[in-house]
Amino acid sequence: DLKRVTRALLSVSDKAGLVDFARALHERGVELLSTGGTRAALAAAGLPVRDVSDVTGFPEMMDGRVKTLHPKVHGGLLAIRENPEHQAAMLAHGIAPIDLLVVNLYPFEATVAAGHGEDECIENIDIGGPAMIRAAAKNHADVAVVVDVADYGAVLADLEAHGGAVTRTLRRRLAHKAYARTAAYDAAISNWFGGRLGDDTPVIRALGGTLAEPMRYGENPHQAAGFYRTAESRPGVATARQVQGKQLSYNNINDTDAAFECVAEFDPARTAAVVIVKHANPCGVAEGESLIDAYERALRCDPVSAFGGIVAVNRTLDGDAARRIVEIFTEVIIAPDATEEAIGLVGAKKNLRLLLTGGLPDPRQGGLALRTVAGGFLAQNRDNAVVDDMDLRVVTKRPPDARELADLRFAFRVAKHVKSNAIVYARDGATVGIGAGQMSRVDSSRIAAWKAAEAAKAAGLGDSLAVGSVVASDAFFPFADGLLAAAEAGATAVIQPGGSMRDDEVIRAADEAGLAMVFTGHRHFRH
Ligand code: 93A
Repeated sequence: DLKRVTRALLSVSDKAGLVDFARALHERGVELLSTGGTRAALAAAGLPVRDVSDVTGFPEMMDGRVKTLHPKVHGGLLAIRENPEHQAAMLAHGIAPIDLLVVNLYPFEATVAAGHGEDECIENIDIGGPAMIRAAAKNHADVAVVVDVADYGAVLADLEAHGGAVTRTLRRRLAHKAYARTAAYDAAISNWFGGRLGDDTPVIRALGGTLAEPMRYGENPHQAAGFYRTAESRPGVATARQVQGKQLSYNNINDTDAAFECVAEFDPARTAAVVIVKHANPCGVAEGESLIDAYERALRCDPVSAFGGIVAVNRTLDGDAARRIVEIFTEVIIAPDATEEAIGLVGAKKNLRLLLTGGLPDPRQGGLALRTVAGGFLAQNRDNAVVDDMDLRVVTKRPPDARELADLRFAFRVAKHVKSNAIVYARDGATVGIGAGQMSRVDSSRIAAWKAAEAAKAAGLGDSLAVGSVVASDAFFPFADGLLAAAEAGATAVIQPGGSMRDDEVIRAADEAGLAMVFTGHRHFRH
């Protein structure tokens, strides 16, 4: 299963590590072939290298669009070495075998990310490179194909260990990676067209993912898992810089994403905001004068659940907030940025991860949400509806006052990020009771009210925190019972989508209880 490497074709846009790798191949007696720029780099380093034009008998032409697209190249990659007919064809046409292909592609993704114009992007669609990669990977029985600079070392180690040959195991592993690369590359190109045509092609987008990091395990230790990054440049957990702390787990990443997407709903120019998440649900959300103020108020909502939670903030993490947050066992802090003082304070907790994203994502941005089902998967656009854009319709005799209205918006903003059935009590820009993920809306109402009473006890206050609060529901109240449970707990105003067959009955109950109620016309299911 060993294949000796005698000729290598190197054609790379990213020339990092190239010269050292090629020199090691040369020292093993491997003949080197290259395209223009790669050849020049190798020749400049004093390595003997043959120009591909020399092999094909054609110059590179049409601005380099045609350089390796030739039977002398593709025959050398695709010929089955032990097949007599293939051997005869090679002999008849003067085709020499190529045993090792080293290609990295024109930097299409980077060209798009840098904001270049259409012509520049199109010129950076590599044709010859993927053709060679696919050919070599198909013929991995005879050929090794390297598409990632990070694999140069593994190839050299294999050659070293096996007297100048590579193993079948490595060739297969490289082929697997090669097709992943060409698939991602084409997906990036298709997504770019989709973006220009205003066509959000969610499935292709998903295929554009690349493995960011293999994970120790998934949601549970017996589940294998990986963390993939897409071409989407949204600031968030997948693009963040981890400043410190141990490796993030599958659940950490999922929870951190939930926390950061929620905190991104709060414009940092208007208010500081903090979200504390446990098991992908917020257990405390608050606005504040400062991050520490917002954190104290978020924490008050459910101090028990906050233990071991994820904290997301919408402004630069400062020393005051960091000092307070690290007092409680916290798994992850995610922030757009952090001061040196805050980084130092977090640094005292070795395991606590600090992620800095460089900014907040736009909650109105489109994007993809995926979920598997048995035998298939579901793809949809992100829920990018924002309460500020909704026409709020007052349906009760009493309209909400200004304070209630601000809290209603706040509560609905949070409810969007709570698993359904979601009921959120809020007061003065802070959640005071959250009911999440129940199968019945009344149960969520009851849990949220109970939580508000518990939070009051923990804070040493007499009245439940729900007294004088407002309440948000992610979907309509099908009956008056859930609404009445909220009124009983002490809420004075309600925000909900409306649209139930029994809206009239629910509105009448609200009027009788003296509640103010607004309909949003938008639902925020989150399952
Ligand atoms: O324009 S191409 O699609 N046409 C080709 O025939 C071709 N062959 C290799 N681009 C082609 N390549 C790419 O050129 C490789 O994938 C690599 O990224 C790049 C290396 O060019 P150079 O050696 O001139 O720097």
